[in-house]
Amino acid sequence: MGTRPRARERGEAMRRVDTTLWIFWGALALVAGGSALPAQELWFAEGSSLWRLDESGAAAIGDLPGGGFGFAAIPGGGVWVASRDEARLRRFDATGALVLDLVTAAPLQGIAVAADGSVWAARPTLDDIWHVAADGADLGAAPAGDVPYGVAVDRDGRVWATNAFGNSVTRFDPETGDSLAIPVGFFPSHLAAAPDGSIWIAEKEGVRRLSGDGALLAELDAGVFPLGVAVARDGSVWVANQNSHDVSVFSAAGAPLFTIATGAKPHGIAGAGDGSIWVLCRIAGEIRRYASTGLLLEVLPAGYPEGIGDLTGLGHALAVDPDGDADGDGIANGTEAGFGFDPLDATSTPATFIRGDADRSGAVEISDAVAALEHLFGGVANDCPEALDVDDDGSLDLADPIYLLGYLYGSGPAPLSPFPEAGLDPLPMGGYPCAG
Ligand SMILES: [Ca+2]
Ligand SMILES: [Ca+2]
Ligand SMILES: [Ca+2]
Ligand SMILES: [Ca+2]
Repeated sequence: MGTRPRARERGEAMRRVDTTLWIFWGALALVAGGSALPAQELWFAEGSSLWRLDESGAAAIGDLPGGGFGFAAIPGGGVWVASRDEARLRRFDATGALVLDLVTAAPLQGIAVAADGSVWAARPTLDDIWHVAADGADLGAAPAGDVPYGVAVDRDGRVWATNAFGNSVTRFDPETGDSLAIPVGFFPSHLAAAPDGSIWIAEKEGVRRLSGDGALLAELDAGVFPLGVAVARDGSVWVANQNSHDVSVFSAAGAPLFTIATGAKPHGIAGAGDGSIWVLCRIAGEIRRYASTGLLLEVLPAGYPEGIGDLTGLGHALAVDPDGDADGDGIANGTEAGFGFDPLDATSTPATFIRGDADRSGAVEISDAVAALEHLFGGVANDCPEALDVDDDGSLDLADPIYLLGYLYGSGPAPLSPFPEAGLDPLPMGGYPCAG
């Protein structure tokens, strides 16, 4: 018998997690007396300046002669930027200081960082993808069809490039040198790799999802001229439609979810580590942040924000390097995203716990049943409500302390895993976050 919850139960559990997370973050913000924004960075270009948006706001922090087009944030700090008007590839550190300024053989379009820190860049006029080491060393190039625009690296280290004029994508394996051309729809522009290994492609007339093997999984309707593609922390896929001024949102499995209006000419789009999504609206001169539900969270003024690709590093953390630990908090990127925590922020991290140990003393005893009752009926805060859900049914109610008392004083079953040793929640989406 499987233990996987049915889809509806899982959906309800996720909504409960969302609600609990918002309550949690709200409480944290009140305690901290500060912003409700967890740590996050969004990189973009405005004119000939490099901008970074973080908890303290948006600021120009570097010069970007020729502007910026292709962006690839480096998890852990910094960003690569392909110039819009010059044949240049630049690398900046987390403070915005220029680290590398490479003159390239041809202008670049999309760029993407591989798990080893090297960069792949599309060169439309040379019909290839160029490979650059993290220190700027030239590692050569591979053919990529007819006018490559977008580049993505998947979880197996393979490099995908759209052939905008060839109506195909190229999948290149740097380890074997194998190259595969896969026919797609009209004018594929940009693309993104998903954590499940699938590839999402923006085409002039819609959106396409391919398996890692190149098989067609879905052809989907979107708005007018979809361009930017991003994966949110929950795995949903967000596509910016620059001519209908909206965003099409799809489930990780490829089902259409909803469409939301944005400011004029949405272009770059990126998931943030806290679960929200940023959209750069060029003509509107604004940057919008949406919750994963589609709720508009904030609108920030920006002159003409530009940049397409992984503007935050979340795409790299989840789809390219899920086993890595971008924020160094000891929990792998993919694991902590699955728990609903921020893989780019070390202060946001799921904790290990013993189920039933409501007061986190390290032992399960009568005081825990009391603490559970105080939380349920006395409104006493608890930083690990998952530990109180001793029957792990995704619900906190009187049945939990009764279950615990039954175990302590009767012949009732023991709390479910993790018990009696501390551990991570084995089914993170079926309950509550445990922090601290
Ligand atoms: Ca981590
Ligand atoms: Ca974290
Ligand atoms: Ca205890
Ligand atoms: Ca329960």
